[in-house]
Amino acid sequence: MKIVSILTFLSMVLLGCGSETREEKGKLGLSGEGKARARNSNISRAGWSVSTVDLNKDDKPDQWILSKSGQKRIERDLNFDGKVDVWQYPDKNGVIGEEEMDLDLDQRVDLVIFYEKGVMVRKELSTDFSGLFTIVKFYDGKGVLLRVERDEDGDGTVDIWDYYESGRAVRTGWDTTDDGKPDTFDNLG
Ligand SMILES: [Ca+2]
Ligand SMILES: [Ca+2]
Ligand SMILES: [Ca+2]
Ligand SMILES: [Ca+2]
Repeated sequence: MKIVSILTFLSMVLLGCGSETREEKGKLGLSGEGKARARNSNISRAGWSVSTVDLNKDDKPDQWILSKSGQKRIERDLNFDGKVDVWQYPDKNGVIGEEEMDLDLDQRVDLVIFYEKGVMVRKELSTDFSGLFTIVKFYDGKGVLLRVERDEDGDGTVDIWDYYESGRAVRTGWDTTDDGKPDTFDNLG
């Protein structure tokens, strides 16, 4: 699988489906946490027992299953270049609760997807691949987009809220008073 196909796969993921429970507030989902997402420096396999899988039969591992005292992590190399692009965190039943992806293949996470009971509920995206997560998307239990929160100036607080109904944008809110809450609204259509 070449880069083209990984991008196709990832754009499918981006367009893909998910419920929303998070309370509306000024802070983006990943602020604070976002800094810890640069996986090249802080994901070590030391202390984990690792088993490998070779999915494309080129005699090189492309999937790693790590376990340590009841914890599990799955690492995947989707484009078979030897470097991990996707980190998955299953619960004790094997259901993925969180998935991290490196979209531009620089070993830094750009997209995090959160699942509840196997259904996607939230996506957090670093649009400039800097590791700074400026867009958070919320979904209902069926994969329909409910709301997008955007941090336009990259200071870690939301500036623009886009509200959706039946997957269609119906309202936009802005924070003009800098208190982390929308105060000015524009109804669309
Ligand atoms: Ca392989
Ligand atoms: Ca790779
Ligand atoms: Ca990246
Ligand atoms: Ca902001």
